[in-house]
Amino acid sequence: MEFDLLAKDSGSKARAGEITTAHGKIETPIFMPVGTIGTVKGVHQRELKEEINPDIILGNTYHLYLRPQMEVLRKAGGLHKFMNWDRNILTDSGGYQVYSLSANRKIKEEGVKFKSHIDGSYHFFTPENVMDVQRTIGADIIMAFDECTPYPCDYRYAKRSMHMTHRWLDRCMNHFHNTPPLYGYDQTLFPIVQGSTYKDLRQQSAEYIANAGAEGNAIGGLSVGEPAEEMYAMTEVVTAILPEDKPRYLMGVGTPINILENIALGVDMFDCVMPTRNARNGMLFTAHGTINIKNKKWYDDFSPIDEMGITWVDTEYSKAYLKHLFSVNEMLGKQIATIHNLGFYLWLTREARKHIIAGDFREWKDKMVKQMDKRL
Ligand code: PRF
Repeated sequence: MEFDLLAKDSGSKARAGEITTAHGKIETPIFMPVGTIGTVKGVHQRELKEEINPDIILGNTYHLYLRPQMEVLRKAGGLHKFMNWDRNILTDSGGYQVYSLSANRKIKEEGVKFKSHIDGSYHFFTPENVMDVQRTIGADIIMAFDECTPYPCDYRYAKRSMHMTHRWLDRCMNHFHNTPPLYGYDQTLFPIVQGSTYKDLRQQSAEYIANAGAEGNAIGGLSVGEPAEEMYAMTEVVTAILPEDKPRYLMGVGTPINILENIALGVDMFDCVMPTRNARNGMLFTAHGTINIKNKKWYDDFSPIDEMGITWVDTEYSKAYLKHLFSVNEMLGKQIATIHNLGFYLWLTREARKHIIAGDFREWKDKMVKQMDKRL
């Protein structure tokens, strides 16, 4: 993997760059649509590629390991081939889904024992076998196995957990470098900074992760319920320490406003279920604020969904029609809303990139944050 830093904003710490892997280029800042279980929910590959057009999407080790399971993915020749996606894929390690989804998980030094949320069967994830699973899935960027602490989290627990995440990182890196890729192209491993909302722990963790010398680095443990200001404060501490010449990925963030604020603090990559999950509940993000399309007020509004939107659904369908689809619970409504929201998130990070390169990111960001902070 290569990373070229192309431009830096003068009014903030925002950067524009380009990552290159075996599956092509990723222009940063980037929002990566979440395709948890081998599909960006409700979106055909044709619309994903031609309308939303992301350079990279996300998959989840935890979900893919449980279904369709590794035998199928190995026989398919990896996830790219299985889902017919020839651009980049990043997989999360399961070090988050295990904590948020499975019941009865037991965290020990050796690894995490957990109960499947699908059929109640027991499984054991270790830093080593999570590397094996991510080799089998074949994502271009894979994540270290970590513990994402909850919020709030007492200092002693956060500190102990952070040190365990660091030891797990060493085991991940050892194992990763001692196993070959399965499908003829290189993969790269990103370590994850933890440390809850404690500045000194975040500094320590960022230093440890920076010293690991990976090709890119991630920030975990944020956007877990803490106030936005606390998240920004932690991002700022960490990006000041992580190497400038490597991409930085803030995991599971966030709202359009969170994304712009974190870009301003030097983050390059984002993922979040918000645009897809909220779309299925009728919430649309736009440059002028959010829309709850289920609201009565839209029932006779025949204007396009989003006149400024970049996808074809934005102008092809009206708000009144989309409200109707949600009222009668037709699946097309969820699909249209998903395409719109992903189109908007990708537009937003592309636009941020343009403004970083043009040198007026800060002014544009401040204007957008005000504009988007409304309910229409
Ligand atoms: N760790 C991992 N995945 C994650 C997180 C984390 O801390 C988060 C936190 N917002 C989202 N996804 N492995």
